[in-house]
Amino acid sequence: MAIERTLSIIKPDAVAKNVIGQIYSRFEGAGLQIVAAKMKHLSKAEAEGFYAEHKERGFFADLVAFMTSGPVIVQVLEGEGAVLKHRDIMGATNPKNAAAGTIRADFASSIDENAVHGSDSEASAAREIAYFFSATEIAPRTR
Ligand code: RTP
Ligand code: MG
Repeated sequence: MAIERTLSIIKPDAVAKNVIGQIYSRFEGAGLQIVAAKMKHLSKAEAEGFYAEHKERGFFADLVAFMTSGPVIVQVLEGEGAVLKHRDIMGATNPKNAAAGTIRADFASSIDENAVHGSDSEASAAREIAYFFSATEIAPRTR
């Protein structure tokens, strides 16, 4: 399988729950390597731009309010089939539907406050990585 990169966000609820390290362990356990990372408190404009594909949806204002409610950790994950692998370990958008052992099953409390974001395709990943990181902020892999 091809080596890919994907964009991951640990959302404000999970940062507030102090489970950043536990979520990073899930990435590493799945064979995904963190090749860039930063903590950020998103502005309204940054959150609106990031989720622009959802701007006509009824939940958009609530989503932007939540994503700007506290700091997030944004990272680039690299590994074999990283986009789908990351989505698999995140679990379903609504934690009520998330498979046992997934990040959302274990750390998310609702569909609105669901702990993590992950790019949903290689095209989204390319756009989302460039949204947060310049090329020089992404480290070469060590293995
Ligand atoms: P994400 O983009 O954050 O990784 O989540 P996702 O792909 O699993 O879900 P998506 O459809 O892209 O929705 C983005 C975020 O909007 C919130 N949402 N709320 N109330 C609702 O019906 C609803 N639907 C989506 C969720 O927080 C979701 O993660
Ligand atoms: Mg999405």
